Amino acid sequence: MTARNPGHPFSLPLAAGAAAFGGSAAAVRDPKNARILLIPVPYDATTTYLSGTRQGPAAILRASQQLELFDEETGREMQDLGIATLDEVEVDAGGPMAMVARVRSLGEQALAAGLFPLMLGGEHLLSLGMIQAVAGKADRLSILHLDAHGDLRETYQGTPYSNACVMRLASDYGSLVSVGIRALSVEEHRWLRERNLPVFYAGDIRRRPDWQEEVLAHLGPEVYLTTDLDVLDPAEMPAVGTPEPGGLHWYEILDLVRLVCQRRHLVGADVMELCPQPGNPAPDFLAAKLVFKILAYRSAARI
Ligand SMILES: [Mn+2]
Repeated sequence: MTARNPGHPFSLPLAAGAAAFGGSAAAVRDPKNARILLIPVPYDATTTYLSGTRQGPAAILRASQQLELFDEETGREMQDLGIATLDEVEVDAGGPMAMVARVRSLGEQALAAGLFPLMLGGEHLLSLGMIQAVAGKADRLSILHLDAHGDLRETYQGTPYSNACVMRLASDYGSLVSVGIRALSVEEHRWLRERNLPVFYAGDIRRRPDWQEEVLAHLGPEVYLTTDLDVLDPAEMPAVGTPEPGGLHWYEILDLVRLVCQRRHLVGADVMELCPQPGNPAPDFLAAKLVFKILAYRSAARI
């Protein structure tokens, strides 16, 4: 049985049904029945190349309202998952770390109410706040990091509070397993080797048929999944700020996420860095469907 809301008053402002993930057909009518909290955070202050990920959460929600409610693979229907969607989180003028603190607080409130938190981004730095929130509750947290980039710099453009540094900061809160990497600096490469951290480079894993099982072997019992959408190949996911050739494919990602949901406890997740392209809705739909797949796999694994 899925953990239910243990009766904590749940007072965060929810998006109205028509604006929620999946629209009014899928959103919980009574917050007391929620098991999942989607947290849309329209923020992109430190993005290094193309900005626009602040439009990402709204685009994901819009596309989600056109998705089929049934997932044929798991037999799950969206309206049975208990999805509540928070109103878009307001931007804090105090800067990136004030936003990270705001995200952490929302993540902690979701967890305290017994809800599975999934953030829609927005820039990847925000993942730090969610990872801090779940790390406070988790037993030996593993951080499964899907990304084209290492995001492991000590500082970038004069600050450690940047997209380019987020996983370095997050590594204080759990053991990091990075997948899909194909762009990093020599310092990031050295830092990974010194710590002997597992990295699954995009160019390497396509020669290893069971790489998803290899990733799984590095994950502890409780896993946070952080997804920078640029982990996907830009042919499938062009709507990102810093595209890199040679990315992972849709079904490769699904195979990994399904396996993790079946064999580990997924305690939180995010889907970040959608930078919508006017006139090309396909990436918005990919991101929305990835969210649904994560939730359906997790739900199917926990019955
Ligand atoms: Mn990236």
